[in-house]
Amino acid sequence: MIETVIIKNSGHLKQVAEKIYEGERLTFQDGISLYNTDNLSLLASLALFAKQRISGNKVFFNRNFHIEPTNICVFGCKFCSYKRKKGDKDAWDFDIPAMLDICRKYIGKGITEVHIVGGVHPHKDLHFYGELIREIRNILPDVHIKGFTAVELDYMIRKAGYGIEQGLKILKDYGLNSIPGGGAEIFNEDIRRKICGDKAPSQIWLQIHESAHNAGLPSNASMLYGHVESYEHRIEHLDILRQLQDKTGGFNAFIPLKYKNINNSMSSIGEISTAEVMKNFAVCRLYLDNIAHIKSYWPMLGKNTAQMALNFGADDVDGTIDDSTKIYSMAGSEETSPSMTVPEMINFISSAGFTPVERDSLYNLRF
Ligand code: V47
Ligand code: SF4
Repeated sequence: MIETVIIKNSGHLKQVAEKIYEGERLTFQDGISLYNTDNLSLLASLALFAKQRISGNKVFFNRNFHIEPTNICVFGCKFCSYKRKKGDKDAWDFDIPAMLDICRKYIGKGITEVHIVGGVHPHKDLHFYGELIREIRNILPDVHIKGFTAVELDYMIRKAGYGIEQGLKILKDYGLNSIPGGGAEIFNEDIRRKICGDKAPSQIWLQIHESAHNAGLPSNASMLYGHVESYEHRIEHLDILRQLQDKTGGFNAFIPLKYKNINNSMSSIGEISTAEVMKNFAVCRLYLDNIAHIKSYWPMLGKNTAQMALNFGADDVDGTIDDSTKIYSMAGSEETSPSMTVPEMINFISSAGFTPVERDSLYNLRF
């Protein structure tokens, strides 16, 4: 086998590769060995093997748009290029009618998902966002509403005076369908303190996702990497997610979010290389053996890098977006107005050598 040739003489890595071919779970040390190799062709071949076992040659996409209600935020994450203070010239703070006007543009356009993520506004509570959800449902009755990072949820639920479980149930009753993966950053508390010390601790993020899964709200998970963390911190993060997934099974997809360094207070830290991004995709695919889908998020990575990641274990590219998100263009993404039509999406995936498959938000095939 070609893999045997590539990994001969590489000690522990050979055992790790054998475990992967046997479908055995990797240990912490196995994960570190994978991060420590620069043999990208081996990582690609292992990650592709693991990806194909789950989703064959398929790569998934959906038809979606985002609503970013506000970029005003009570927190001050050092990596954030997006947050503004009330009154800043490039701050925005949409009321419900303005957000419903955005939704009306999509009536009859075949959109299946709206993704809602923004800043943590000091004055808006669960009922504000609940009303938004209810009104969106009136305009786009069949759309899947995926909304609010655990950090936003924690704040809006507490502001309305509820506990986590009760708050999530109320949001579900308003019509929320699932929760996106943001706000996880890095679970290691020392690193978290350095990059986003004032926001919800890891335990809260995990508690919200666990409670959401128990309440029948699936979610995604993410990891913000490529800043001041080590490989050990990344494996620790993946390990915590893997344990929670063993318990609940509620994560649909994992999104590795590469730190983008433009216009934020950690800008002096350079961005990691594309080779490191590929390595990270491969290790995440291999370590997270119980999360089905790994997302290559093209508005952040740029189209070329996002395509490349499909050869390193990713099997999802998110959606059509329609120029509705600013988080990554404000942080320096080359995709300054991210938008793809369905034919472009299909070509984007097939030209990388994979079979494009349109999915809904729960990974049911659409056609
Ligand atoms: O929580 C912010 C990250 C997240 C930067 O669930 C940054 O399908 C890199 O939730 N460099 C929000 N990352 C985005 C998010 C998301 C994105 C795509 C798909 C899904 C999904 C969810 O963006 C934040 C934070 O972790 N982020 N600033 C930055 N400079
Ligand atoms: Fe606020 Fe989110 Fe930016 Fe942190 S990443 S400052 S929580 S908008």
